Amino acid sequence: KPLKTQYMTFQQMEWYLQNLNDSQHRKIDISSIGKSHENRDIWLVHIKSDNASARSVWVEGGLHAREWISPAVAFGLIDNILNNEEMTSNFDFFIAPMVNPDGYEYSWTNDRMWRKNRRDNEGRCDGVDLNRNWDFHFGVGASSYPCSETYMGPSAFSEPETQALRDAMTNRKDNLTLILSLHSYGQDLLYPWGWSHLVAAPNKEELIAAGNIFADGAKRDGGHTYSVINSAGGMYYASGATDDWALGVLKTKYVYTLELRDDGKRGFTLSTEDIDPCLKEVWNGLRKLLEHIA
Ligand code: 0X9
Ligand code: ZN
Repeated sequence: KPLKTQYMTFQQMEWYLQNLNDSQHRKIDISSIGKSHENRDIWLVHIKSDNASARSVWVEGGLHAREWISPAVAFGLIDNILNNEEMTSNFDFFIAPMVNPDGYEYSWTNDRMWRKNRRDNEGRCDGVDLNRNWDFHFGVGASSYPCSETYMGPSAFSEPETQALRDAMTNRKDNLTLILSLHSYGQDLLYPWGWSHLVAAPNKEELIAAGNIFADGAKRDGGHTYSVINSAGGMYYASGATDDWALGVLKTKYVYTLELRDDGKRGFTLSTEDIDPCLKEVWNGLRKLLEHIA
């Protein structure tokens, strides 16, 4: 069981998914929702509910390449949901554990601190920040310089990875009730908007209340403290992110970006020893949050 004690390469992730597909085919559907620039698949794992009126939870991991704890937790959640059947009595789960496979591979082979995807910008610098490329207040708080770590890309949805996610999410939007975007680091649960702190999300109060339920759950049994904060006010302005688009365009009720461990000691190069406890606190928080939503 390497899953909770080490980070997987993209190749290992594909082997893992293949194995899941073979052993759990009654409970799950695994499909490719599109291809990256370098032709890698973007996999979506659907863990099926048999309740016809179940609502859907969307979890995305690995948008930023160097944030390795994000896909590790996404894979752990898949495993936990499959081992706790009551989870699917009210919810369908759609988990895309590795949505930036090119960037992730590059962070293993070339540059551990790589963040963006691997678009060839036909200049000195490669890559688009996939969390600045979504078409909701596109370009307000993002860079138009290809060498920037937060380069938004030539146009909204210019990237195959964001297009694939947009389409897969749009197809399921009527049932979606919660969207969780897994990032690191900081131990914060961020709620929209991220493009401006002067405008409040329409359901801000409920996002905070539900967010605190998540944080209370996460802290149980020795879990770390997660702060529920506004993206733009508590962190920094950033537009064109997945979360703002999900709330603003899809109008999903509960939308968060979860900044996982740690609080800065190791940052992106988090020890493998943190994988299991981090998964545990996210799991405890998510269970409480879903009880509340149900
Ligand atoms: O800047 C980001 O994309 C996220 N932080 S990270 O350190 N993982 O890069 C935060 C995004 C928060 N959401 C919005 N600003 N909309
Ligand atoms: Zn990130």
